[in-house]
Amino acid sequence: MAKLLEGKQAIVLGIANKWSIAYAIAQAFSREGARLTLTYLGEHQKEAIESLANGLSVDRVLPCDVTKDEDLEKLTAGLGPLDAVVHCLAFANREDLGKPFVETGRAGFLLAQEVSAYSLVAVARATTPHMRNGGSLTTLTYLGSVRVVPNYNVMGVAKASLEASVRYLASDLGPQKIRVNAISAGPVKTASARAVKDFSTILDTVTKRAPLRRNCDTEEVGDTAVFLASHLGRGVTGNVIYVDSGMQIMGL
Ligand code: NAD
Ligand code: IMJ
Repeated sequence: MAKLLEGKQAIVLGIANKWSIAYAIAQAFSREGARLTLTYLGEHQKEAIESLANGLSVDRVLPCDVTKDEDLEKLTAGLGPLDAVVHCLAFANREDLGKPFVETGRAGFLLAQEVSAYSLVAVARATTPHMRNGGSLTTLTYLGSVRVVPNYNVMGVAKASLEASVRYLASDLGPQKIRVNAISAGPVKTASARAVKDFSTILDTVTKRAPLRRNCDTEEVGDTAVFLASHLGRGVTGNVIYVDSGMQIMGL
């Protein structure tokens, strides 16, 4: 079968290690023939990301802190036409994920919004001018945006803002044939989830209640990201696609 992303240039933001959802997405994009730019946050992650990039169709590995405009400007420096961007990152203060939401302070609220939601808008502004033949921008979200999930708190509010940003960006960029979507993944044991209290119980609940009676894996998230970036996804924009074994349809 022909590769779905042959000849396409993509940027994947948010790989921290081999468990990262962004790494599974980069692997799926690479398998489907895309050329990749990967970004990492801290200088201490540089070597790990470079070694993960080995074996994938990666042309460039760049530092990018999404709170820094100068890093965002460098994302596309020297790059030719761009086809796809995957935004796969989030951050909130650890304390804000444990205490009651009502106790969230202004600074923690704004930090979660800046890194986890506004960054999609900033990334869109920095990259979409390079999508000259149309393109696709995909982000990662979680059910805690639309339902109350214990401890998700300030991140749930940030994800609600992220999902609304997807819709407004899709409306703005649609005339340029740029599609904007989110994938709402079920719980996955990554570095961002490991710290969560009772995460194993959450994973167990999914195996008991979700229609598919199992947890989702990062490979299926990667495959959905491929679909969205490919010609197959050409009619899909402004959407949140759940890749969660069907968990979000359940009332109890
Ligand atoms: P991860 O820890 O591997 O990835 C999070 C990434 O965010 C890291 O690479 C980190 O460096 C990056 N990041 C944080 N602050 C940043 C900044 N200022 N600038 C640039 N990058 C920054 O965890 P993950 O679970 O793969 O998370 C990826 C995305 O998937 C996140 O948006 C997360 O909310 C979402 N998600 C995760 C799950 C889950 O259960 N793990 C479920 C649904 C959605
Ligand atoms: C995170 C917190 C609470 C409950 C949670 C999660 N559930 C899931 C997650 C049920 C699935 C993981 N997730 C979807 C995230 O978006 C995580 C974001 C996150 C995680 C951390 C941990 C370490 C830290 N800051 C973080 N910021 C964002 O210091």
